[in-house]
Amino acid sequence: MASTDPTCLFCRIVAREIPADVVAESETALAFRDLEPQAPTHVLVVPKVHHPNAVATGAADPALLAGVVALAGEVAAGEGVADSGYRLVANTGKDAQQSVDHFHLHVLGGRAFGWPPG
Ligand code: DGP
Repeated sequence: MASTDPTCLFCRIVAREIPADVVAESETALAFRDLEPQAPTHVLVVPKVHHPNAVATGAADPALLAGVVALAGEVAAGEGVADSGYRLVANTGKDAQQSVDHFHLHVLGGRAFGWPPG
């Protein structure tokens, strides 16, 4: 069952208990600037309820996952990076260095990126 976790950093940002630079919002998702930006545009898009990662979100509620992706697209357009290109990243688990256990999509843009990622 979808819920919030009072010990989760991003649940607390969604609840406005911890301040964040919010750039966009929908009924089900929130977008705010990353505290440690890795590109001129670096925004995190999260579901308003707690799921640990993208796959768990999609398994529990496909429309919610779609809503997070849709808001990421709106952020990219609003930041002016939609035409030049941008990266959507969902770090998942230890080897990917996921550090916050609440699904978040990184929207990175405003510069060219290398591949493969480090
Ligand atoms: P990840 O490594 O994929 O779990 O990314 C977590 C991101 O969250 C990381 O880029 C830094 C960011 N972050 C950590 N704490 C805060 C915070 O308190 N506020 C904001 N806005 N971002 C945070």
